[in-house]
Amino acid sequence: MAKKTYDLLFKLLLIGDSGVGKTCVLFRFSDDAFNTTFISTIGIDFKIKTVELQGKKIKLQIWDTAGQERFHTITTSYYRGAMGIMLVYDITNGKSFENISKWLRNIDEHANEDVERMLLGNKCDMDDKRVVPKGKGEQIAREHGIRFFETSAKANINIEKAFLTLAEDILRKPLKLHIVSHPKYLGPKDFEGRCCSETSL
Ligand SMILES: Nc1nc2c(ncn2[C@@H]2O[C@H](COP(=O)(O)OP(=O)(O)OP(=O)(O)O)[C@@H](O)[C@H]2O)c(=O)[nH]1
Ligand SMILES: *[C@@H]1O[C@H](CO)[C@@H](O)[C@H](O)[C@H]1NC(C)=O
Ligand SMILES: [Mg+2]
Repeated sequence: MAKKTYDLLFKLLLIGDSGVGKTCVLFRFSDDAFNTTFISTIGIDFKIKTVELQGKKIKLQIWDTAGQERFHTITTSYYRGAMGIMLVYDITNGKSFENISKWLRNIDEHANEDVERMLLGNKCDMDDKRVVPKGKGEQIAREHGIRFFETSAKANINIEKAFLTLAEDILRKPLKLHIVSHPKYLGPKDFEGRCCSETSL
């Protein structure tokens, strides 16, 4: 039998306008690297990173969506399976901030009701080009009861902190999510049937 390499599997999703830096945020977290050339994501992509929290090995499967409108149908089909969603805007792009309400509506329409959400204001290394004050990000996050960080994929600011905080918030949630995210969990039948406690999985 294959050696068990993790205790829990968390599925995360990155959404937000094209060009805000979703792919770079993920690349910084997964590979600790940054690329200045803009290669717009086609459809959907993902990266894996395993972290350790509270003595548990947690495999993060992180889905990176294309922000372009023409991929809307394919990207929204991935919302349902997400336990955590990072909504990203660019502090140097006012339009990407205005569009947050649109992305929050997408979450309401397509994601699980108990999905853990987080707002990121990316490119905070470019303070000279800032058009969205930090307070405006904090305010909209407060209004929706979600966490907020300003990040920089380029300067490596708050990237790891954001992912680990999101994973911790999911870990704190009721047991149901954790059973479903267990490597041995096979499907809804398992959840309703004999395997109802975490220890029996
Ligand atoms: N200065 C700075 N530039 C960044 C940062 N993050 C991303 N960029 C740049 O912004 C551009 C777009 O980054 P991507 O990560 O490809 O954007 P995206 O959100 O994935 O875009 P789509 O895939 O089209 O949805 C690239 O040229 C990056 O180099 C950052 O933190 N600071
Ligand atoms: C904001 O959303 C609109 C409507 O989906 C889209 O046309 C526009 O390109 C978005 N803004 C940015 C900066 O991507
Ligand atoms: Mg991308």
